[in-house]
Amino acid sequence: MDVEKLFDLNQNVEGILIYNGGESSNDPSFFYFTQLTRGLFEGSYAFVTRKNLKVITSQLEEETARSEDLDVEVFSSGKERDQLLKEFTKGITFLGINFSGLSHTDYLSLKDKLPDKELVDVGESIASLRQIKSEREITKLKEAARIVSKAGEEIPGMLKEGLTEGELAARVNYEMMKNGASSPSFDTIAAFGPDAAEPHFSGGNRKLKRGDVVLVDFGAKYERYCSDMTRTYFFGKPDKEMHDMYETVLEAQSAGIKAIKSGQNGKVVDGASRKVIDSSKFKGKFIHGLGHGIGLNVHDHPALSPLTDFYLRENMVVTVEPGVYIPKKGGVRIEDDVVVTKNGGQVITSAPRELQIV
Ligand SMILES: [Mn+2]
Repeated sequence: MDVEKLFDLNQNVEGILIYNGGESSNDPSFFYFTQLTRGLFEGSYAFVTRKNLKVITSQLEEETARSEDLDVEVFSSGKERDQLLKEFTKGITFLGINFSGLSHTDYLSLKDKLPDKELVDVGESIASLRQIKSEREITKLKEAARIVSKAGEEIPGMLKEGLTEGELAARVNYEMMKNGASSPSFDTIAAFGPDAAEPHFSGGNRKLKRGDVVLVDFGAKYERYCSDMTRTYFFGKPDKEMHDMYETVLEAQSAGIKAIKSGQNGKVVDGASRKVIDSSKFKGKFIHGLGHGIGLNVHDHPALSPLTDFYLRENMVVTVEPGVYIPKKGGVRIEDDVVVTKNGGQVITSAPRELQIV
């Protein structure tokens, strides 16, 4: 993590204060700077300068904070907290804040606590810093990818006539947590038959029956870092259209992965994949972007889309997930996580990709 660069990009900013609010306004950037792997840290602050990082937290989190090699300041009342904030930011006029990470109410309250500061939005600089992963972050992302892949390998064995979508999602979540995930990184999508035609299907209780396509989109969180993978299976032999759909999506995915390298425009990667689908009988049925960045958020940053000029750089981690959807019939999506390297991409999710009939 290049904190120096953050200050170089915001020359007048002398310190950055990141507030991690409650359940509804958590700021993952708090965990980006602190790399704290456990704990909630509600109502806590990270104070970042060129040379230092301080965690300002309540007694509730003291144990957890002190378990890592960090400079920790603990308050036992709101008054003490406000005192600490004043003390650490003393002499600073321009204080960097992540506007997109705190609620408007929290912003107003911060202004009230520190009336002599100019609060400057450094959110975009933090976001661009977060796009390039450090070695430590890549290790965590690879572990999250290993866990999701392990669970993926178990899915064919779970498919039984009468199993509901909800049951399958629960079993996938169980496998991920059994293998070391702290939680799923988002609500697992399990969609059978026509439900697979909805890219973001949720909350289904359809029962699995012979001839159904099974689409599962799931991710694991490991030390707060997310993986995101989709696999599509056939419960019984698919008809020709579904079979061709699968082979087309798989080919499109390979073309996308092949086009990844540092310096490449994400639009070009999307195009390489989209071309495969649009030159087949499934033309126009790939209705979303090819992929997004992953990290502390499952949708960490834009990456691969026909609408965005976004240049890939070494150590970004992105998903590649083409899909084809036919309303009322079904859909196929195949998604993997890829680390951008100098000359290509390293796929870090490993569950089998080839067509599987259960
Ligand atoms: Mn995804």
